[in-house]
Amino acid sequence: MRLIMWKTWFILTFFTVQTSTQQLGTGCPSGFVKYNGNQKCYGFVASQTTWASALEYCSIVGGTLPQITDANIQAFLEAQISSRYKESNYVISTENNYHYHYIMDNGIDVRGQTSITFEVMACNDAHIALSKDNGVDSRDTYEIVIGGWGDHQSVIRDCKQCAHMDTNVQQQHPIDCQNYSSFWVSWTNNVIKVGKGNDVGKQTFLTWNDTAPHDVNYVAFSTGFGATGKWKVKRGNYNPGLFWIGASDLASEGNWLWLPSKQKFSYSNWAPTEPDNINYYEHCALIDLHRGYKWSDDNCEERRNFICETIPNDEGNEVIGK
Ligand SMILES: [Ca+2]
Ligand SMILES: [Ca+2]
Repeated sequence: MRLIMWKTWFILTFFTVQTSTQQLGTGCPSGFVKYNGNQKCYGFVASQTTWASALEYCSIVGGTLPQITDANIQAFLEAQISSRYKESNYVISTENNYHYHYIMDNGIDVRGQTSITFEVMACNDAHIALSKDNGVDSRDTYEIVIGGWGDHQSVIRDCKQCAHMDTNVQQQHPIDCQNYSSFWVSWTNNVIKVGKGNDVGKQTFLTWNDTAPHDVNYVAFSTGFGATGKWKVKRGNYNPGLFWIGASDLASEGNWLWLPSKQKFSYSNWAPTEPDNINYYEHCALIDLHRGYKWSDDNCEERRNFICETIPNDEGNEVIGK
């Protein structure tokens, strides 16, 4: 905490703002886009870093993290992220040894989501773990088996290798050695559901209502019991699709300010239940692509995408500072 504050204030106070190569015509840095509403330039960075490092990066191109002071700026940023965001299939291979691969390790973040769709090719025993903690399948994990017992039975379990909370023996061969099969898994209001196809909520074949539920923040895949697997999941070009913005309550809990200007909020766009300051450790704000571009507070030391805001160079038609 002390270190974060020191780092943050060091950057805010001492980092010299430099102007780099400008984009012809707009006065914006290369790759940035100008918003005519407030005459500022915005850049959308796909790489991931901490809030303080993001601010430092923005200062190198002569700017800061964005100050979103009205709904029009918010709408502009949403449209820009939306137009840049693309999803493509990402393939994860699992071996024949019943070891879970957490898809967060491949940049696929399901936090804030309530379902996932995927395709799997395996002869039998496609295992899906829905866990509270990243990389931890030993506790607070729902385990789903599709095509277990020689591709004859699918189940939901309350933990790894626990008793079956729901069982389906109707689908004799739900998965295939040679072809991908599509499935969805959802976790909404303490109900775990599994279905065929890409339409969440349709062709359900497993359902369990957990009366002692835990959060689902991380998803993992495994095969084993004689089978290897290939899993296709959608991955966006922005991962995790969370963008640091220039708001923080580091200096005083709950008092959100735009930094470095120290301006108070005249506008906010928090997601429902946010800011929630989870574990008393969330002091930096971000835009969450997966929650309708609304804002959340997050741990400043997490690595996120970010947006930079700069003031255009007045002599916008010239390339300067080479
Ligand atoms: Ca906080
Ligand atoms: Ca939060």
